[in-house]
Amino acid sequence: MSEVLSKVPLGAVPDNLTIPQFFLDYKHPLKSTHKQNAPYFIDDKTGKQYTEKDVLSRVHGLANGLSRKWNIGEGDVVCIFSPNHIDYPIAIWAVHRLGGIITGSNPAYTVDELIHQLKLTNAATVVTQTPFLGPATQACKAVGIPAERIVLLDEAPRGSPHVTIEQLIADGVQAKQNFVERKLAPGEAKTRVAFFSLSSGTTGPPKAVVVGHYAVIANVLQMTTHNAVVEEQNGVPPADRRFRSGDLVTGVLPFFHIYGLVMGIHQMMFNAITVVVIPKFSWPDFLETIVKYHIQNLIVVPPMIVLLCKHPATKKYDLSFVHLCYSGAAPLSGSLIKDLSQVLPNAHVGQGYGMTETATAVTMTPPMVKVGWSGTAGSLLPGVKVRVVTADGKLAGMGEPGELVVWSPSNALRYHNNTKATDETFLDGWVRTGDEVVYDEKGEITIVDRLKELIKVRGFQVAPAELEGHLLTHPDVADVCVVAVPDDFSGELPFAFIVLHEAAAARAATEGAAIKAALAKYVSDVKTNYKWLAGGVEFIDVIPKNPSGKLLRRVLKVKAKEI
Ligand code: AYL
Repeated sequence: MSEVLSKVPLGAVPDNLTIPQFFLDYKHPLKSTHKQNAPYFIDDKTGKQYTEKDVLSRVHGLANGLSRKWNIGEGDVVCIFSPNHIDYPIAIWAVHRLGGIITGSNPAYTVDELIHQLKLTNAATVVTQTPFLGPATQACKAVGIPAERIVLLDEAPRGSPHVTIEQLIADGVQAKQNFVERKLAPGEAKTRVAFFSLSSGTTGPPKAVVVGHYAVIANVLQMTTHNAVVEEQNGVPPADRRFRSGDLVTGVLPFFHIYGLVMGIHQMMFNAITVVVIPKFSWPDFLETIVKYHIQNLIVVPPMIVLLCKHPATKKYDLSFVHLCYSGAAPLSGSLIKDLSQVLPNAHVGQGYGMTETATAVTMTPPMVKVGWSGTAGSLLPGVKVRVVTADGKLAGMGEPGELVVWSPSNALRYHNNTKATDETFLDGWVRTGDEVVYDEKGEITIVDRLKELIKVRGFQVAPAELEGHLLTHPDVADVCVVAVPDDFSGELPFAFIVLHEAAAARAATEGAAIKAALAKYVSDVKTNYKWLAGGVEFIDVIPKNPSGKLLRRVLKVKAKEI
């Protein structure tokens, strides 16, 4: 099988518009318009709503305020360290209007992890909320960001040095001098940087993936075109279409991750679907929210589907109005899909496959998968080209497994300040995915396995190299290898094989359990909870390596499963 191009062509993607120019100022022919006064966003907890007018004026006010206060502009990096919040998209687009770059950070990160991200991205301003001021302040101090440059999305505590987003907007709105976003030259949006999103890629610790404005615009046009064309080809009436304007969607996936960012915010806005912003996934509150607002579209990760299918609370709710349940970011098992049709009798179920480096979706299932889903990740989005490459570097035959290599207009540009990693993953605009797939005669892709080191816990990335690097600093540890073990709820969990230094090894016979617990704690003390060694810790005499010293992870992955 040679290189294949998606069956559905992609129309022109504007390459001279930034994200706010494209999504807020421009009427693309495929764009749906929100009904008069229909909110773009609703805050789940307070019911607060933003219409188009609110969004535009707040984005403008904040851009103006940030420009006046700190002269934030071209290439300046702002880190948002916050759960989903109704002003999260406002902050993104305001910074984009100024030519700045957003790096979204997990609010559950420990101080160490936030320091790593701030250093990696060179962020000089941090947007957060009062409950996260502790770690935010410590991390900012460690990297030399003054406390005044911490902006709060909520109220500022009395006497605190921090400015609130509300104050910046008020200042920006009142100011006589107004900031006007610059027009781009043709092609400029392709290389203009919008986001630094963290990903470890195929190997090594997390890196900052450089995502351009054009990539996000392209991916939204790819998803929307795929949907429109495939549905039309299947004769789906408009009322039954997948992204129906006027609907609501759960804004529960974190906006700091590329899935929540591109699909959860931009794709929904472009299709005139109101996002109900949910700060944190909690169960069964999630069901309460769905029913309270009558949310027809659930954009989720597989563990949420596990709960929907298996948790007794689900039975108490009538979810027959749910129209779409879309999953991504981790494998979805066929048996779950069957169970889901009982819980969501009228929903289209589907999934997408993609990665941060391809920002975001590469494939998507067709919209009508109410029954008989075949387990694939769907077909190539318009404009995507792929190659499937076998272990010996040849192009795989039809139906033969191999590594997926992707060209897409949505591909990220590079890893920030990391030429070595960039050269390994980005090849002339193509991205090596590290995923083993099969491409079939129907033009659909099935994800068979993950060849790369990456572990996926509840859809979140865990980089073995990050945990190994940390564990190697423990005095008892001589060598280590972290692998994934399967888990029904989380998908996978990290599991560590440890080679102990001699003294610790001598104690292991009697104190083995205590040493293992101490090593697990050594990780949980400085890493956020989905990175904890919840799969287990096991001692081993030697880590198997090939003659050139490369860890034989696959051997240990099989061994861990058997323990
Ligand atoms: P990252 N099935 C199996 N594995 C998957 C799937 C899937 N549907 N989607 C993602 N992965 C794995 O960067 C795969 O190993 O991006 C891939 O290389 O956190 C890795 O996760 C990438 O992890 C969308 C929106 C997919 C988002 C995404 C996933 C973005 C996750 C489709 O529409």
